[in-house]
Amino acid sequence: MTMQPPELVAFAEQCRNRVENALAQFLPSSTTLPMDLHEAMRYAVLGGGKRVRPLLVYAAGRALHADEQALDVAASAVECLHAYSLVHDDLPAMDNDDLRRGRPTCHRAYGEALAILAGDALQCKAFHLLAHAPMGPVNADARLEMLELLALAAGSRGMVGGQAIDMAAVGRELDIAELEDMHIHKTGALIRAAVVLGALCAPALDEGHRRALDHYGKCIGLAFQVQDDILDVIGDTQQLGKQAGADRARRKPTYPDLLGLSGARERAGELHQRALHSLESFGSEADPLRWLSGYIVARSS
Ligand code: GRG
Repeated sequence: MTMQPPELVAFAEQCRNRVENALAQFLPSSTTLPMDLHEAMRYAVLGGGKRVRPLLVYAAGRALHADEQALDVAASAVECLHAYSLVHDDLPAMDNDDLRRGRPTCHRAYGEALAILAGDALQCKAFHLLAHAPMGPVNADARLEMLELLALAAGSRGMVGGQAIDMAAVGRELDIAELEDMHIHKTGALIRAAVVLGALCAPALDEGHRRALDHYGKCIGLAFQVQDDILDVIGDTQQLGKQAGADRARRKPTYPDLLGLSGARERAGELHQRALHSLESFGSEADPLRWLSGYIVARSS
């Protein structure tokens, strides 16, 4: 039976609670030495955020009846990696932002040096969790695959590479293929990895399901960024929890620049449809994934 919107909202709420409890336990307490570093790490991770990547881990895992304890670990790992990228992206040497998740950025609250270290340590924490934290029936081969997947998605051929392309693109005119290539790496790679990490928590993942979910992740990873660019134009700073209009102010190329606002909306809708199409072999167990795809292109923050 198809899941109804209230059930899906409850699913999201329950997953957010799960990952936030898991993160609060996995991260060293702020009374553990070095206390200021651990406090900065907790500030960066536990201070809000939509938790889209953890939700995708849970939704993909549940579509395949994965172990819940394993999903908590994978969801926490991907969120630690994401939080590190936000801390470093906000630094003066990168975007030099003051506001993140509705409050001062990590370097504004703790100073630049400690923010760099907090980001570094969060990245290590992500890999340590996948290597070490209890994951129920998940075996060593599956853990190794997760480690490899996250490393590739986060590194120079994934998110960090995308950030380098982004830096080189400031003030330049990109065509749509170059813009998509940048976002597939910068934002898309980690979102795509989140979906596959959830799938890898399932006991026996068949190749067809893996390919379908990977394709779903690829489509919504890009759709997420198209919507991010749209929100940069139409969103408001308070609701976004970060500075609206920042990309334009920095002369960063965006989808609305290249396609116009309605063209960008059309592109997001098309990616959403492609994501739904890749889930055709699944029944109602994939409804949370379908709903998340819709949420990603309709979100206002
Ligand atoms: C500097 C190592 C390094 C990487 C930077 C992904 C990235 C690469 C930087 C993130 C900064 C950014 C604004 C990217 C554009 C889209 C995006 C990923 C926004 C933030 O993600 P959300 O909206 O944030 O999921 P919340 O706060 O909800 O978790």
